[in-house]
Amino acid sequence: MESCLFCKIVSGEVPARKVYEDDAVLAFHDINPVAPFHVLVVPKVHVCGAAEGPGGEVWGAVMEGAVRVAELLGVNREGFRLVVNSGEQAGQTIPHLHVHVLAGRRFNWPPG
Ligand code: D5M
Repeated sequence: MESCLFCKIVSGEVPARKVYEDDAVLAFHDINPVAPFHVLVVPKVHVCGAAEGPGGEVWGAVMEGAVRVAELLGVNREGFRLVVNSGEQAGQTIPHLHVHVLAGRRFNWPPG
């Protein structure tokens, strides 16, 4: 999708600090980190978000990518949090599906 920021990052039009890439997903550091480790995993195909019903193939790819990122960051044993914000009320600001991989500190529950 031409106007989508994350599609532009996937295509290389907008730079990002890449962490991991495979055929289906790209992972890059969040520009506004809220934890010592904060990486976004996005599908290479444009999907607006979770509410669109991305399907098992896309979900599988982004979630497997997120766990792979945790391994690459070396935080898979100490713990990490995966977050998907869906819709305005949940705090989604970029309408391209993304999983936040957060790690490096203790997280509260319930989240704010
Ligand atoms: O998360 C959207 C996230 O996207 C938010 O944490 C900031 C991040 N962001 C915005 N622009 C960029 C660029 N250019 N590079 C990397 N990260 C970016 P949401 O769940 O939609 O609130």
